[in-house]
Formats: sequence, structure tokens, C-alpha cells
Amino acid sequence: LGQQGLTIWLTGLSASGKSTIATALEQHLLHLRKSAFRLDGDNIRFGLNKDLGFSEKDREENIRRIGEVSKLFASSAALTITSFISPYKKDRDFARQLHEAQGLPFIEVYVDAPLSVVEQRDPKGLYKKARSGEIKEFTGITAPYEAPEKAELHIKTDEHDVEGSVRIITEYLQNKGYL
Ligand code: GGZ
Repeated sequence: LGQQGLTIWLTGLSASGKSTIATALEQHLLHLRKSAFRLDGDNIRFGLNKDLGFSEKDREENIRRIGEVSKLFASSAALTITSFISPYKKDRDFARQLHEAQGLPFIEVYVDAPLSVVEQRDPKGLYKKARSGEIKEFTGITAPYEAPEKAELHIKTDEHDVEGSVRIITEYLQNKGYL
């Protein structure tokens, strides 16, 4: 039997640690000689989805397309890692249904850091701009984030470093027989 393709769907606030975990996880899986592929803002929002902004409708369409693309990668046997805020529960659930309808595992990972912590980190100064009104509809400040209630994994990034977070995910994959 070959590799079971699947999607590891990271969700969380800006600066919660999604991209850092996604990159480290991808590297780890590649070192295990697994076919891993990462979808993030750099290869999606600047390409396929460059027509989309951050209104509720545009985020819905962003996540819909990412759900479809991640399903395609997963169906080609890749360990697919997505790293998007994906703030709306219904949109994450839609992506899940696309996968599960084809028997593809969908592993939702809540990358959780309190707003106070991510606002302190503010690596790109976006929270500051959101507070001042320079950026509109910013997730956590002036746009909603609907926290997952039944994610497969819940990682508190103010309690785990990157390596610890990667280990939590890889141990889950191992226990399920996916690695
Ligand atoms: C949230 C925004 C916004 C607004 C620009 N709200 O930390 P970053 O900078 O690098 O990651 C954030 C990224 C969010 O894009 P996603 O595709 O993940 O969002 S969603 O899933 O909600 O569609 C942030 C930047 O884009 N950014 N404006 N208003 N994040």
C-alpha cells in the first residue's frame, strides 16, 4: 500500500505561529522522505487567489479554493499542509467535507495563542495598524475569529515551541498510521 494522502489544516490568528509550524513540519516530513506540500499565503494569495481581499465573502472564497486545491494534492497522495487564518467555522467545515467525501483524512489543527500574545508579537506591525484603523476588518480586532471546538489537535503556541508543536502533529500522524 502506498502513502495515504491527507490534509493538515492549520487555523489560527495572524502571528499565532501557523507558518512557522507549517514550514518546520514540511521540512520534518521531507526528511522522512515523505511527499509533503505546503500551501500558504505566499503561494496562494499572490497567485491563484490574488483577486481576493479580506472581506467575509473574499475569505470564504479564499478558503473554498484552498479547500479544493488541498483536496487535489491530498488525492495525489501528498501530505498537504495548509496555513491560513480560515476564521469561519462553516468554511473550514466545507473544506473538511470535500476531503471526507473522498475518504481523505482532514486534520484540523487549532494553532492557539491568545490575542494579547499575538498582539504583543506583532511581527509585521499589522495589529498596530488594525488598532489605528489603517487596516480594516483585521481578524481578532475588527473581524471575527471562530475558534474550532472539535479540532483534531489544539496546540497552544505560548506553551510549546516549534519543535514541540511539530512533534504533537507527527505523533498524531504516527498513531493514526499515516506515517
Ligand atoms: C487578517 C490580514 C489582513 C486582515 C492582511 N485580516 O500575519 P500575516 O499577515 O502574514 O498573515 C495574515 C494574512 C491572512 O491571510 P489568510 O489568507 O490566511 O486569511 S483568511 O484565511 O482569513 O482568508 C496577515 C495578512 O494576510 N492580512 N490583511 N484584514 N490578516
